[in-house]
Amino acid sequence: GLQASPRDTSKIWELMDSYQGSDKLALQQSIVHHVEYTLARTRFDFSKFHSYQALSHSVRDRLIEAFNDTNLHFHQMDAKRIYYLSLEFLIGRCLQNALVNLDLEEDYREALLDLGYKLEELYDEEVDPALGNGGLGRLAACFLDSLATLNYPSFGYGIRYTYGIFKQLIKDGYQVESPDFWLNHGNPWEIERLDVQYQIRFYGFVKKVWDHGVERSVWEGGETIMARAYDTPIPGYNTQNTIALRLWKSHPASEFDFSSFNTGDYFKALEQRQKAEYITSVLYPNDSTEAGKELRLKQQYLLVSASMQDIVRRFKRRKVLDWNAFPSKVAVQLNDTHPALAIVELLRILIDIEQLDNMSAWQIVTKSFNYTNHTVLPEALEKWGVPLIEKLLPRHLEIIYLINFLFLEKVQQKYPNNWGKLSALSIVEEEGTKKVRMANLSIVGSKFVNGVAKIHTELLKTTIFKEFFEMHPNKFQNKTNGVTPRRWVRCANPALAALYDRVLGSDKWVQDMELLKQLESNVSDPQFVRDFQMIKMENKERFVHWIRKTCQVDLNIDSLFDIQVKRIHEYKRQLMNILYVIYRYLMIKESTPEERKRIVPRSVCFGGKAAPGYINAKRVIKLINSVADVINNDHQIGDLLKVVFMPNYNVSNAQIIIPAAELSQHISTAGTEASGTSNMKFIMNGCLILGTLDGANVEIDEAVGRENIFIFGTQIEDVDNMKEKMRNTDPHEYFPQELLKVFTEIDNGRFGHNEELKWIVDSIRYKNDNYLVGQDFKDYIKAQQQVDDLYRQPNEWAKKSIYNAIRSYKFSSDRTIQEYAEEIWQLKPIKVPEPAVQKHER
Ligand code: GL9
Repeated sequence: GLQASPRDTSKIWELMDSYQGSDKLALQQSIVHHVEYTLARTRFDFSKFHSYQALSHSVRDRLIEAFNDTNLHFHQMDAKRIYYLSLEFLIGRCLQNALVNLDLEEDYREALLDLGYKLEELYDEEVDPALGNGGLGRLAACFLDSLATLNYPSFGYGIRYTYGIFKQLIKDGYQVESPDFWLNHGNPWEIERLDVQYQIRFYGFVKKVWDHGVERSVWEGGETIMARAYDTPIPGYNTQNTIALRLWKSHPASEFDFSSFNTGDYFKALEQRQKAEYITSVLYPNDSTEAGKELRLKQQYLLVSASMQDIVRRFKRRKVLDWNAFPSKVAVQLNDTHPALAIVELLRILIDIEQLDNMSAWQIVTKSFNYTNHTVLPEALEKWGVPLIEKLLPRHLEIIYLINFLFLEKVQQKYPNNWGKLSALSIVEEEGTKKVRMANLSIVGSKFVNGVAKIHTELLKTTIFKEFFEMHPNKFQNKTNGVTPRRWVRCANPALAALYDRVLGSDKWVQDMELLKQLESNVSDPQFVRDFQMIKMENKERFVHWIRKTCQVDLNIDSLFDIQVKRIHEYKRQLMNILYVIYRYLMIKESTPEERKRIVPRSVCFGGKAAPGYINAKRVIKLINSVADVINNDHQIGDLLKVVFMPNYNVSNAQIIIPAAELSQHISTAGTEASGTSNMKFIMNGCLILGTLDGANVEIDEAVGRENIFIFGTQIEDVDNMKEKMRNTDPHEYFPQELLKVFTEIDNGRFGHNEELKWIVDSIRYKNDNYLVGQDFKDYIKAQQQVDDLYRQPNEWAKKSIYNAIRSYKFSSDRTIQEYAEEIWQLKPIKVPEPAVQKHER
C-alpha cells in the first residue's frame, strides 16, 4: 500500500504562509470558487443573494488570514488582553466594513463590475445582525472596531442569540413585533469553533469537603449544558490586527441521560436535551428596564461562565503558572451590570477549582475587573432576588455573601455603626424579599467604575453611587462615549469621506479624526461649502428614495430634514416632538397667505422601537402615525410639512438616515440620557443638533460652540425644582396655552377618535409630567423658531453644519478607547507584523 512520508511540518507551514492575492483575477477566481464549491451552485443557478454570499466567503478568507496572524502573534508576545463582556453587540452589516478596513473596497468593486455586478447592490443583500437593543449594544460594536484599529489585544465576549431584536412592523399605526431569525440563510461572518466548548452548570447543591484541614466547596448536581464558541473576526482599519468577537451558543451536554433511556423514556431524554438550546435563543428586547426573568439570569450566567473559563484556560497556557500575574495579563470590562456575575464566577474558579485561598483570589479579582454604568434610571438598576440566585447558582450566592461580608467589615471600620452607610453600600438589599444589587456587586468587585459622559459621571458621584464615591473617590472615572468614524463616516457617507480625502490629501483622518481640525480655514472657501451642500443633497436624495420605498411618502427634497431616531422612551420625549409638530400644523392652517410664504418646509422623521411591554411608548408610535396620516393627506398643507414614522430603525438604515439629516433632535429631560451616541454620528455627518443640556450634548456644545447648536430646556440643577412646581401647580396654569390648544385638538378627535390618543395626553396631564414636557415646551418652540430662521440662510446653515462635522473629532471611539486603555486597563498596543509580501505585489 501507499506509505505516508514522515510529516513535513515545514512544508505545511510554507503552504499556509502564502496569502490570497488581491489582483482583479485573483478576486474574481476566489468569488467564482465559492459559488462553485462553498455554495455548490451550477453556473445557471445563482441569484444576487448567492453572489453576495460568494463575495462574503471570499472576503472571509482574507479576514481569516489576518485573524490567524493576530491570534498567533498575541500568543507569542504573551500580550495583556482586554476582555469586553457584554450581553449585546449591535455590529450591523459586516461586508462593507470588512472591505473598507481591509482596503479592498475599490479592488472588489472593479472585479465585480467586470462580472456584471454592482458592489453597492450586493451590500443590500446582507442581513443586519441585530444582537442588541440600542446605544449600549452599538457602543460595544464601535469599541471593537476601535480596539482592532488601535492594535489593542482584545476580545469581545457575548451571546449568539438565534433571534436578535424583533423586527418592527407598523400595522394601522401600531407597532407589531415579528421575530428576527437572522441565521435563516447562514452566516458567512462567523467561524464555528466545535473544539471550544465549556460545561455550564445550573441548580444543584454545594457539598462541603475537608481537604488537608481546609474546608472546600464543591458545586454538584443540577443540570449541565454546553456553551459553544462562534468567532466573528473584527478587522482594524489599515492594520493587520483583526480581533475576535466570541459569541456563545447553548447546546445540550454531550452526555446522554442513559437512565431515562434505559427506563424506556427515550423521547423525554431527548426533549430534555432540546431545552438547553432555548437559553441563547432570544435577546430580551428591553431598553433600560429589567425583566428579572430566570431565563435572563441563565443567559447572563452562561456568558459569564463560558467567558471566564475561556480566559482562565488562555491564562493557564502560559509557560509558568503564576496566579498573581493574572491582573497584569487580563483586564475585564463589564458593559453595565448584565455580566456582573463574572466577578463571582472568577472567584469560584480560583477558590473551588484552582484552590487559591479566599483573600488571594479576591485580590486577583478586584485588580482585574472594571465596570461601566450606562444609566441612572432607577428602573434599569438590576436586582436579582436571593431565592432565585440560591436556586439557580447556590455556590455563587455563598460567594456573594462572602464578598459582602469582607466589604461591610471595611465599611464598619471606616464608618463605625453608621447604619445608613451600611444599608446603602450593602450588596444585599434587606427590605422585603432579599435582593442582590448588581451595581453594588460590580463596584465592590472592580478596580475602576466609569460613567459614559461628563454630566453622567458627575451624577453617579453625587446621586446613585454617592456613598461609594465618598468611600473610594479614586475608583470613579469618566469615559465619554464615542462612535467609529469607519462605519459612521467612511462607510455611511462615502461622498463626505472622499471630500476629506481630497482636501486633506489622504485618508489618514479615518484613523486620526483630529486631522479634521485642518479644515477650519476651508469653511470660508465658498467652493468647499458648495461641495458640502452638494454632498448633503445627494444623501438627501438617497434618503428620499428609501422613504418612498419603505413608507410610501414623497418628501420635498428642499424641506428641512428633521430627524429623531432612537428607542422610544418617555425620557427621550418623542412625545414633545410630535406635540410640537401638531402645534406647527395648526400654525400653518391658521397662517395668512403672507405668513405662509415665510414658512420653512419641514420633513419630520421619527424612528425607533418600543419595548413590547411598554404601553406608553407604543401609544406614542400610534400618535405619531395618526398625526402623520392627517397632515400628509391635508392638501392645504402640501409640501410645507410631512411626518413619517420609519419602521424598524436599525444599524443599516441608520447608515442611510443619518447622512441625510440636517437637524437631529436629542431632547431628553436633563439628567436622564447618560450619553447618547447617535448625537455624535449626526454631527460627524454635518448635521445640527436641537437638544437639551443632557448626556454628551453638553460636551458637543463645548466642542462645536454655542453658535453651532440649538440648546433649550430646563438645566440639570433646576430639574428637581421644576418637578416640584409641576406637582404643585394646577394643570391649566402649568401647561402653556400653545400646548393646551394641542391637547384640545387631540381630545376633539382631530387625529382620530381613538381613546388611546387621549390617554397619552393623560399620561402627562394631571401632575404626572415627570419628564417636564409642559415645562420645556415654550422654550422648545423658541428654539424651533431659531432653527427656521437659520434655515432661511442656506449658506449660514451649511457653514454651521460643517463646523459640527469638523469639530466632532473628540467623539471618535478611538479617543474613548485610548482613554480606557491608558487610564483603566494599562494596556499597550501590539501591532501584528504585515505579511512580507505587500498586497499589490502578491
Ligand atoms: C444607554 C444610555 O441610555 C445611552 O444614553 C448611552 O449612550 C448608551 C451607551 O453608553 O447606554 N444605557 C442603556 O441602558 N441603553 C443605552 O442606550 N439602552 C440600551 O441600549 C439597552
